Amino acid sequence: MNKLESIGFSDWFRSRLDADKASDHDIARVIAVHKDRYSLTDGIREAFGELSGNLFYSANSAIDLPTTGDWVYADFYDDDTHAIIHGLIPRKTLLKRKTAGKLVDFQLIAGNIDVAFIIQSVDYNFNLGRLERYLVMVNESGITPVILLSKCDLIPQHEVDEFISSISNIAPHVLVLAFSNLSGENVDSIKCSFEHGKTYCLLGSSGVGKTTLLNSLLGNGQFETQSVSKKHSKGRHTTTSRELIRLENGVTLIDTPGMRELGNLSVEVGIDETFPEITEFAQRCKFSNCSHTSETGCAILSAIKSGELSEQRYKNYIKVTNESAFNEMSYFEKRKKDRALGKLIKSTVKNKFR
Ligand SMILES: Nc1nc2c(ncn2[C@@H]2O[C@H](COP(=O)(O)OP(=O)(O)OP(=O)(O)O)[C@@H](O)[C@H]2O)c(=O)[nH]1
Ligand SMILES: [Mg+2]
Ligand SMILES: [Zn+2]
Repeated sequence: MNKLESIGFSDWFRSRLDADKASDHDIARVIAVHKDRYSLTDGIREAFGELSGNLFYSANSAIDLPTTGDWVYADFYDDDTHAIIHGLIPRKTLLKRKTAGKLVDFQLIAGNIDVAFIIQSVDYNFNLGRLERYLVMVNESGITPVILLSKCDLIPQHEVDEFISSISNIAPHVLVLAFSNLSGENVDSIKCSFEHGKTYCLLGSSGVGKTTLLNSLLGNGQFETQSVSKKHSKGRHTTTSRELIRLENGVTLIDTPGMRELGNLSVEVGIDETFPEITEFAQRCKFSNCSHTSETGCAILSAIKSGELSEQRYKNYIKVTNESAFNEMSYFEKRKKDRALGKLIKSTVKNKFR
């Protein structure tokens, strides 16, 4: 296996190379996208990459710029610690998601993914509506979806089976696998499913155990993970950028930060459906904007005191409503970012025609 094949290069890409560019430049893969630069590797060297002026100015939209997983033409310099990216090699697939901005109506998630693992955990994260939206996104991109149910150690097997059959109803042709990072159940099956030279990615809400799975697959604790409760107090995702990691056999895997916003639309509905008894009590609170945490006349708090409501259910409810508040925050933050990029593109276009 040559160095490029060890990170997923194949005849598919080789047959699409531009002969001139291929003789002028090296070939490398984008392994991460940072705020102002890229990380690249050719299987041996690893360097920080920047776009050539030509590539940047000829880009008409975000789609023309590299994203994690992309193959590019690059020139290494400075003892191979830095590189200039001169162009994109045609993509096999492009995973992108719609965003709310006007100028930038989608965000690139990753390039050249063959198989996407859509992960939901079997606790309050499980949501068929959200799963459907992930499936739409993945199918639209021509990527093979595999659905993974994580944390199956948390519930008995017959409940896991019920989850699996409810998924099979909405996605009869998609492989569904339940696993646990804790007990190790089915982690080997996931490992065995990897095919030589293919690129995989992990998708799913923050906290479902994507990075923990990556660590299980690698057999070490190389990448940072964090408990869900800690995450909320910090108000950010543990994994903050998309990163391509090399497994054995030319298999590569891209870990992504949780994509909460995909679940946004149904969050309110989901909460009512998930906690019907709590929503019912909420209607009897003295104040209509009651946060059910400290107010006098809170029907939920008094129901817990009198034993009519389970305290555990209440804790889960608070956790999920906090999460949905966070959803909205990250949504607006993202809009802000999209607007900033929109402005950048606008001013670039302006300068170009001046
Ligand atoms: N019970 C149980 N807990 C798990 C399992 N896998 C992960 N966790 C826990 O879930 C929490 C979140 O895990 P992460 O791997 O950081 O989640 P993530 O999906 O990478 O989250 P982001 O990086 O924020 O998108 C951690 O506390 C893990 O220990 C599992 O199989 N069972
Ligand atoms: Mg993570
Ligand atoms: Zn209340």
